[in-house]
Amino acid sequence: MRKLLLFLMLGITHWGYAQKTPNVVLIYADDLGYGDLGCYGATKISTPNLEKLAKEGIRFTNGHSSSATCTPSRYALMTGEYPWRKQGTGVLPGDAALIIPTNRLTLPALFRKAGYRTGMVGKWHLGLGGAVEKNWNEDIKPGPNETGFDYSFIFPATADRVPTVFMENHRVLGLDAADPIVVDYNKKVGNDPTGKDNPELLKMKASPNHGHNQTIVNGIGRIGYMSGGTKARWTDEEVPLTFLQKAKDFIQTNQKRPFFLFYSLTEPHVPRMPSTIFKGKSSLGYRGDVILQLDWAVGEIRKELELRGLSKNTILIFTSDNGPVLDDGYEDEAVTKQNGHLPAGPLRGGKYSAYEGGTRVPWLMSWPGRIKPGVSDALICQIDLIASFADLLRQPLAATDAPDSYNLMNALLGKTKQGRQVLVQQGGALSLVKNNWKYIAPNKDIPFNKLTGIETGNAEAPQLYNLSTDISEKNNLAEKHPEKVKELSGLLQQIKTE
Ligand code: NG6
Ligand code: CA
Repeated sequence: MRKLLLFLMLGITHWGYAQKTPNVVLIYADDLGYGDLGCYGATKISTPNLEKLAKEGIRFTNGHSSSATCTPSRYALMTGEYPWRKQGTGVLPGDAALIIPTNRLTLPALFRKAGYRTGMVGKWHLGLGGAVEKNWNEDIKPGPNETGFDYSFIFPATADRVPTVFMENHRVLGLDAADPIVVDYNKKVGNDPTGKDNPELLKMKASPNHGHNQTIVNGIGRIGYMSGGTKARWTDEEVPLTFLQKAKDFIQTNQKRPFFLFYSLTEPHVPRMPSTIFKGKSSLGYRGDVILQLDWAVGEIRKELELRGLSKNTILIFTSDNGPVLDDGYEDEAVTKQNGHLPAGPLRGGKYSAYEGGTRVPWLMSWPGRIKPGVSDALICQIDLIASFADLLRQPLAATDAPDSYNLMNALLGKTKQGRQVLVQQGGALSLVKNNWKYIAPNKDIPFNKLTGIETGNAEAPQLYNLSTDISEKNNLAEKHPEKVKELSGLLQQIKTE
């Protein structure tokens, strides 16, 4: 009898999942800061679609990317492994080889094991192929399709890095045998003008001393050299619209089965080049305009889910790969039209920084009927998605899978406000957060980057902040609490050597 009861109970909980195997759409912004959205306190910009999402789901106030730049954050999100454990996970050039080992369990591979169709649309930036040298005019493997995605529509690296082309699965779109693509990050190839030699051809100037002065594509100087592929080159104003359409197509194609969609936006990363309908719409220059555009795209995805009758049974996650930056190398008025807007809100630092502005990012999560709307201060990190979804999908993890990922599904679903006890954050320096105490390891690099105008968090002495009373990391308590410094630095050392 007891056995029967147990069987029935298990059956019911299982049935709860089986009947409702939810689709999962992960929307990942690029360089969007903690203070960039109305629901996180922005007053100079209005982001109604994200506002609505925040009201209908959980708004996390202590959600983190693993790192303060893109490639390592994405590596952590995909693998559940701290990126600083692995060499070569820093910001990658556009011709880099794939850095995710193809035998590693990844977030999309986990969904695939659970019977999902998996799709990746948008910015990739984790490398492609087995080596730097590759022929862009042929199939390129391994890439997203070898690391868990059934379908991919991507651009290889960042919007400011060549090649400025789209790829569908293994192939660049719009290839032309008579005009082959050549990419080089060391020397100029072909005859395309460069920002360095022909600045008069630029429609958006590069900031002095920043770089972004190599091959010019669409009047914008890029990082890296490229020739050929004239028909394959994207139009900057159309990039987000193209990704949006491909994301919608993926939803439509897979509406009858559970799917996982990783929709990885390019906004508000540089070069910020809004679509015509968004140009000048905000009062904050192009950076504000592309944030409006990003908000609109979130609304469009939600409409698509609604249209297909999928809204109720879809988990929507919205977050960002690292904190914000105003001047990231182009004169696009982000600084001159800042207009009092604080992209990191109350946080110190921003992109590249060990301070909270580097990794504490917007994080919204909704699942109608299953997630009760609210606000949560649980400490969560994108590295935890893999172990958390392994739990929801009832997929066992091997000991070597996702080694740094914690199962925080209960926190993600709002059933508890207990998140991680301990998190290692990566700016230039590593930090360790435990129970709202934050220790930043000493680091000899520059404390302030003049080009980006960002405090890096580097200091030769240890730093200790009490985030529960000092979210802006103003008071370094290291000298006052040497025992805390010792405890947290010891713990960081221990985790590093695990
Ligand atoms: C930097 C670029 C910056 C941006 C960043 C990567 C310069 C001076 N700066 O090297 O513009 O592309 O790399 O951003 O070239 S991320 O969000 O993909 O990490
Ligand atoms: Ca980024």
